[in-house]
Amino acid sequence: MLSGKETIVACSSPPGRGAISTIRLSGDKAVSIVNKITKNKLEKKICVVKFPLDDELYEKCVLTIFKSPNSYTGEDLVEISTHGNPLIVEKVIEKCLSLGAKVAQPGEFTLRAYLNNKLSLDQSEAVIEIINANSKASLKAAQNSLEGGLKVKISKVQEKLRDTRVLIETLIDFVDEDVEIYIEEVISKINEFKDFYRSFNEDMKACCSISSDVKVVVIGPPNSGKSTLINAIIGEKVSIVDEKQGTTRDVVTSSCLINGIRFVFKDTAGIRKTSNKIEEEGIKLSKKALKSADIVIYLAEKEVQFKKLPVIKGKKNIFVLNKIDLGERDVPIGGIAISAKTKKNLKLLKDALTQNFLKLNQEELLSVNMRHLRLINQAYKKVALISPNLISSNLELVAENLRSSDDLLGKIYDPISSDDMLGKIFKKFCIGK
Ligand SMILES: Nc1nc2c(ncn2[C@@H]2O[C@H](COP(=O)(O)OP(=O)(O)OP(=O)(O)O)[C@@H](O)[C@H]2O)c(=O)[nH]1
Ligand SMILES: [Mg+2]
Repeated sequence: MLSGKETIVACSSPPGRGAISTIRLSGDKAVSIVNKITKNKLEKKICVVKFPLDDELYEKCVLTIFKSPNSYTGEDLVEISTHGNPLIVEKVIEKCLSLGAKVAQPGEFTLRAYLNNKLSLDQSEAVIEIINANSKASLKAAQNSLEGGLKVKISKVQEKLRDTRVLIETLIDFVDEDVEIYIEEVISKINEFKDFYRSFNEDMKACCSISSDVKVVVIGPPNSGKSTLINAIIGEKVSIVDEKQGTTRDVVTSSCLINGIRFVFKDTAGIRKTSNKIEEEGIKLSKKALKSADIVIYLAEKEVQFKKLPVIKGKKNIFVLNKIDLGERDVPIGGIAISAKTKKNLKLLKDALTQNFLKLNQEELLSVNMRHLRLINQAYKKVALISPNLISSNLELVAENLRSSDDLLGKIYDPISSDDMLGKIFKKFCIGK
């Protein structure tokens, strides 16, 4: 869909009955269409009019008129507020259509805002995130992004990245000149940048999880207490618990808020070798669920059982020993010992789940989607490839990796041209002679 010049109309409030419904009309003809319908020459920004629905019916509406460019879409825009009745809404839209308006496609008002430079692409994405947010943290993240927070964050990274590129490219281009740059300085500058980028990458991953709800998958052998644990965290019985092994077969999904962040838990079938076809199917689903997890809780009764579980590296994995009410257990390093039944140490586990997210303060929460995260990750991989060895042996390759990284981030915002880069080099080092 690429938005054209037509004037578009749609109901912008939720469907159904309510106190008020709002219909939006946007485009060059928006004001003239309502003028014709109401047989008025509307001058005021807000006015109450009798809006004819058909020959016999009128609706008293409030019209709010926003003149271009001071509107959501950047075009002339009229908001028509009616009583919240779907029949009235339908009639108002019909009237507008009969005078030349077109039905708006989903998202078309925001698309026009983007095309008219009222919103950037990520700000447009943040609008839908605000509508979909279902936790305080994801709402705050979407609001920060709508205010341009992601752009500010990415710009800071680009600034550092470009400073580093300036150093490397100067060393390559002007190695015969009297430029006071040494390899040690480059190594330390790159290391500093790598550390900075690693922590930025982690923060963006955390923001991405918050934006789309943090997915936690609980995996373990049968009977280790996975369902009991999830019921305890959620605070109600969402999964069947039984002393019989192999009780849970399907993946059972439930969600709750912990410290203002929404977590979605997936209870899974216990992992073991089995000849039972249905149970086997359930175990396949468990392994599939594992791949989509932001955090995996591996739950077992004995430490040795962890070795038999499919552990995916690179995820946030939490190893938890259950049933400590039945006696002390050896806890793996970095692991947690709990009793799902008595809820002992449940708070420790909840803290472990939230710790990555809570270290971000409210202003750092950003709405990061998969498109952003993929580019940030790819850019990170290029930077991670740069070792001190590579710096000493092949500066061209180092420069190439940094350039690729810059290009990838530039797909989110603000690509830099080679002329701009050259300008930066000359400006910084005053090599003009
Ligand atoms: N004593 C004690 N028993 C527990 C604890 N957690 C779970 N149980 C018991 O262990 C048994 C199995 O619990 P479930 O929660 O069904 O275990 P599961 O891991 O979901 O089992 P599957 O669905 O078969 O894979 C039940 O009898 C629970 O009451 C605990 O912390 N302490
Ligand atoms: Mg279960």
